[in-house]
Amino acid sequence: MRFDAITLFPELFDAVLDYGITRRALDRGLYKFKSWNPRDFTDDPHRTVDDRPYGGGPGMLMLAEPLDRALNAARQDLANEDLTPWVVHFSPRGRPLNQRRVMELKQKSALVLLCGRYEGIDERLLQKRVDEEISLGDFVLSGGELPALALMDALIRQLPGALNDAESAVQDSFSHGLLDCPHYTRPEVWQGMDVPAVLKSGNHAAIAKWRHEESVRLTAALRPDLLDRAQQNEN
Ligand code: 9WO
Repeated sequence: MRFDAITLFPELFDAVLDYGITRRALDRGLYKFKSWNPRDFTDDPHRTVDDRPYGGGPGMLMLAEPLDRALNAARQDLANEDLTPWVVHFSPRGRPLNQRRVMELKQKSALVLLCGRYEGIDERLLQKRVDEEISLGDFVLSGGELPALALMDALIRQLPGALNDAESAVQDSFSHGLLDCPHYTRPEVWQGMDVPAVLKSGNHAAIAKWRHEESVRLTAALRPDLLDRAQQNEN
């Protein structure tokens, strides 16, 4: 899979991709990443990427032209490898991201991640160049880079070979549409609190049953909306 980020702060991506599962997947050649800085696609001496909003108001907006040129450069680079990207912009007005959408987006061979800064992007650029807007939730950030990295992380861990066997087994929990069960490690008693006895029983059938029941109990208590959907999936 190929990821290209349009971003004023390319170093933010290194901060995540250099570590852990995402780093190992990159080393294994499971994905490629390139960043494109709109500032490199300006032609004025100040390398201007923002301007004031028509109609007034506080803050600055990202200019359409440097973003358009950066997108063209990414698209051309991808065309050289016979790839046509799906262009995603991150905004609270977008489609809420969930694991089902992650599994669908995994089928795309190339994603371009358009990361806004300041108060946002000239609407005409979004209208002309964006295929899909994605939201991680109803809150405001300082830029689209963290949502872009969250999506990348969710996708990369799904790529075949990204996880080792132990990590893959844990994966199954969310795919059933339930919350994960509680987990315990040593010591057996910590600050007067015990580990549930069944987990120390060695009875694997009883442990599996307990874990499933705890998943259902937690989901019903904390996220009943998920339980409704999980039941729909079973029928
Ligand atoms: C911010 C915003 C707030 C209310 C309604 C629509 C909105 N769009 C944006 C927006 O596109 N902001 C740009 C990206 C520029 C400013 C920082 N950005 C941003 C993205 N803030 N918050 C997000 C975001 C993205 C995905 N999920 C949650 C928040």
